[in-house]
Amino acid sequence: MTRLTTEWVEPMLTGMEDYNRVLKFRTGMNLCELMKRTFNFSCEYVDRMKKEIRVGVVPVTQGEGIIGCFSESIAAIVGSMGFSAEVMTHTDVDGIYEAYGRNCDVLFMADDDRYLAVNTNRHKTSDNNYATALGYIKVLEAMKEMGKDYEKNIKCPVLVIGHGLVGSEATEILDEMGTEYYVYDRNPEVQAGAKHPLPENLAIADFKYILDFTNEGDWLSADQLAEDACYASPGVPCSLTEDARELLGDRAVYDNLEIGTAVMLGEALSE
Ligand code: 2YJ
Repeated sequence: MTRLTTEWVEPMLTGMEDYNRVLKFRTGMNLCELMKRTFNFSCEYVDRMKKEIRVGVVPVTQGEGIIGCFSESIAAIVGSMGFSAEVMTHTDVDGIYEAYGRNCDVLFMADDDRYLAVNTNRHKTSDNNYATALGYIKVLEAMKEMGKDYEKNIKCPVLVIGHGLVGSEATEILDEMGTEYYVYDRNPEVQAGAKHPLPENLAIADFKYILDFTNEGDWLSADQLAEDACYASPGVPCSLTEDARELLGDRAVYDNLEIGTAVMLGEALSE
């Protein structure tokens, strides 16, 4: 599991407006709209939650300790969705105590193994691995709809690259949705263990729609991709080489924390 770094999250402190603008251009939705679509929330419900809910982020020192700007970046993401979010001045259990004292309704916190949102009013949690998988599936779905050839391609199978923690959450969700997909994993045993392993006669370049859940940087180049590929990936660091980013342009969505966090908030607020 990749440990995030300050360098990766710090840009969120000032960059969320730009982030939301680019996401909207590429998918038709900003983060708040993505949350709404994912959980079928009504406008009224979201507006009410924005007024009623206080989000508290608790820094956690356990294990490898605090990542500079991590808690602040979560507050910036949630804030960009129109919710009020505050970072606790205390850490760990003392921070949870502080959050309850401040009447926070939803708590966000992460140690080295798990990044979690907890809705203290509803006995409800959201795990980042599941939320990230779901969020990126919704993002790819929206990108499909944005394509002019939507009708023709909506049934194209999706290629899922990487069948680790997040990739296997994604294939479970795709199974539930009845979406056709194949799994490519560079570990042949992991690939063979998936429900729909990529057949030998197919390669990444044969797929128009790609969900990439790997976490190694700079390995996926333009010559491995179909010319009209649509690509969505939460993998940090980003798999795409410079020429792949150029080829994909606005047909690519990738980030370090934002989509997973937005969907965690939605899941914490869902029934
Ligand atoms: O509070 C802090 O600043 C730190 N305890 C944050 C730790 C963040 N955790 C990670 O980056 C882990 N790799 C877990 C992330 C899970 C994402 N699926």
